[in-house]
Amino acid sequence: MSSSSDFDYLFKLLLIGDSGVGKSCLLLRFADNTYNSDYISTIGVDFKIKTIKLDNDKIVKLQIWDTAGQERFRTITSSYYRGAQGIIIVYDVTDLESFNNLNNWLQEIDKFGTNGVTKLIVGNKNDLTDKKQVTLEMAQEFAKEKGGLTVLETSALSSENVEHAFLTMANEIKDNSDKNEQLGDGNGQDGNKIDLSGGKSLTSGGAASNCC
Ligand SMILES: Nc1nc2c(ncn2[C@@H]2O[C@H](COP(=O)(O)OP(=O)(O)OP(=O)(O)O)[C@@H](O)[C@H]2O)c(=O)[nH]1
Ligand SMILES: [Mg+2]
Repeated sequence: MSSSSDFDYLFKLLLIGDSGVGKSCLLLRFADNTYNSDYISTIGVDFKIKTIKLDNDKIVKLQIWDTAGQERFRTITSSYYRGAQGIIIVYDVTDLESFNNLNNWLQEIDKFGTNGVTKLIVGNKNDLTDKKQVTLEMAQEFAKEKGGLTVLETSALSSENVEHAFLTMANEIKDNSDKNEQLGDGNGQDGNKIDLSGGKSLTSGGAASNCC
């Protein structure tokens, strides 16, 4: 049940990245504070909802879409880019290929996402220190080349930085939206507008079942 005053903004986020990097586990950790080491690959898309508080004390309802990394779902998953204000691109710090594929994921965002969508790069499984193949420096160098994106290393297993990653994304969306307003951004891309209505309840509630 949501009344007309239970949140100030509604942000839609999308999780993308190679299959097996831990997108569903990150969402499960963030939304439900649980972890499951059994690997259940996501079929198509799932979503969960979580309400958080921004640095400016505003309440944000996050509607977080978790996409399947497998190639065969690409047509379905790409149709979810358009409505997202923020996209979290996840790689696995123990899997160099998932890091090298970040370029492909950024191209997908260029193709299917809204202009100026807020992006965040997340290197997951940072608890596996012995198996680490991608250093934070490598990721930061890459993120700098791509226009100064933020990079965070997380672990869905240990919870390291998980909440921080989603909060960082939400605050960056708000900051970018403020900047666009100041610039009088009239590019006609209404998919990137923030829902400031504060009162609208979401059409579908609850959590998805097939997570992680
Ligand atoms: N050690 C460790 N393992 C993790 C972590 N996050 C996820 N895993 C494991 O990685 C496997 C894949 O995790 P998922 O979250 O299902 O991966 P996904 O990115 O959602 O994969 P798709 O749904 O196929 O795109 C699971 O077996 C998890 O237990 C982590 O932070 N640390
Ligand atoms: Mg998944």
